[in-house]
Amino acid sequence: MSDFRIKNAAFETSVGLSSNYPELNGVEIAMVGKSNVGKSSLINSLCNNSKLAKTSASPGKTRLINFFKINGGEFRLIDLPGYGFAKAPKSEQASWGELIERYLSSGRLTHIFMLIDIRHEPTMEDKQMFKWIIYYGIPFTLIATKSDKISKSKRQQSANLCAKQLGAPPFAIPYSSENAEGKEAVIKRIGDILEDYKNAESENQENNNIDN
Ligand SMILES: Nc1nc2c(ncn2[C@@H]2O[C@H](COP(=O)(O)OP(=O)(O)OP(=O)(O)O)[C@@H](O)[C@H]2O)c(=O)[nH]1
Ligand SMILES: [Mg+2]
Repeated sequence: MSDFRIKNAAFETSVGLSSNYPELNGVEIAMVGKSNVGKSSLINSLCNNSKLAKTSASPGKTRLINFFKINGGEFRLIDLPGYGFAKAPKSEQASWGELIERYLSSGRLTHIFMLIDIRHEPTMEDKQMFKWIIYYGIPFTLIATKSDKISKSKRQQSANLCAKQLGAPPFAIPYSSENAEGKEAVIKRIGDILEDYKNAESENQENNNIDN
């Protein structure tokens, strides 16, 4: 779907441990990754709106699951709180785990963008997160953030090395929310995810028609 574009984006709702998800309405793509890796910035960069998701230089900014409605409801992007924020109280770290695991196991997610910092070896928590993604069988794409922080000639190689160290096939998209490197590739990925979803839906419809 080469003509796919993000035309508009709006905040929809926030969900914590005691609130309900909005009614499922098609494709949901969530950003996961450690605190401060650039999840909220990625959403803003993709949507051309620096104020859409709240970002901060200090980790632990996003505390709830935030749902964003894209292209008037064509699909949703989901901003999750980051893990590995050591300064958070233990009780909060535990509720983070519960919040995320409940969402990952909800069956709602079409796709996960897992973010890793291009400069660093993935942490134990990154590896645990990746295992959860595999355990729940959720399709994923790895995105290596803050690519502007390393030299251009090393970017693809470093991104791929991060993926390999995580235990994944050795490929990640280098991304910079500062200069939009990787944006075209991620937008194309979203277009493909939407197209696959539509194809699967119409196949299901055909199978239902045959069964009836
Ligand atoms: N240089 C550079 N800085 C970035 C990039 N992406 C994010 N940042 C910075 O990294 C910091 C954290 O970004 P956020 O988007 O708030 O990170 P987050 O993953 O949402 O963090 P939590 O909400 O705490 O989980 C901010 O100061 C951003 O400006 C990038 O691609 N390049
Ligand atoms: Mg955030």
